[in-house]
Amino acid sequence: MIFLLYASTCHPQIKYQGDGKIGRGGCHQVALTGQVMIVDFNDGSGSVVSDKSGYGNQGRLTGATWVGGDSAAYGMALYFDGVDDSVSMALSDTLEFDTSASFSVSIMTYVNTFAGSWDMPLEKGSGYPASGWDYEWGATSQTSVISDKFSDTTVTFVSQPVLGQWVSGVLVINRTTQLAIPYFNYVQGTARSIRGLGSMVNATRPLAFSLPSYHYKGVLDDVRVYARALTPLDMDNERMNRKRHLCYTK
Ligand SMILES: [Ca+2]
Repeated sequence: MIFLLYASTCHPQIKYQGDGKIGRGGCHQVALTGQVMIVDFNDGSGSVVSDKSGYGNQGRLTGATWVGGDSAAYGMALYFDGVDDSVSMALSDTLEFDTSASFSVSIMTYVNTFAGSWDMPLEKGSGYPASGWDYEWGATSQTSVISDKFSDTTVTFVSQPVLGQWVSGVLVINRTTQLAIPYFNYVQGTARSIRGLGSMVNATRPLAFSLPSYHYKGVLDDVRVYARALTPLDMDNERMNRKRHLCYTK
């Protein structure tokens, strides 16, 4: 009976292998702690983008298009046209990080062409003299800029943008080691020192997908914010969770 219930909800013999193929395996998910925003876009319709973390960091979309099937990474996702589509999330203390607060941000994107040089699938302030953090996913390179009110630090995921495939970008801000670490497709890139970096709190700038001044052109899926620094082990679990997630959504 237990087996039948498991089989009916999980299809345990189906497993995504990361190379576009389906193989055999399980669906067990490893719970990652500290998630303060989980936006999987599986709402699939309407103008509200919900948050599954329990912290109520929901948002409202303007013009972006719900997509599913092979156009989404998992379940449903949102396509932004690079012209006037955007999502603005609610202002929330749980998305503000001061000088003592480590945090991590994880996104998945699919880009075919660019809107410009600094397309931003995600932005929460950033850019001197503002404070905050972003993803700059345009024609120049794929980077994050993290800022206090005095300076910018650029963290590079890849110097040549990767087109025509799903990619994962995880930004880790570790206030203990004083490093900003990019992970591109779960592989650690070059860390930058954030020694002396001030607070990134920006209580007037909501988290946005496809910032109106730097529109993003492409699909966005599975955005997560963690109120802690993810470790290399967490990164392995995030990668495996996403593969196993396809047991449920494809
Ligand atoms: Ca999704």
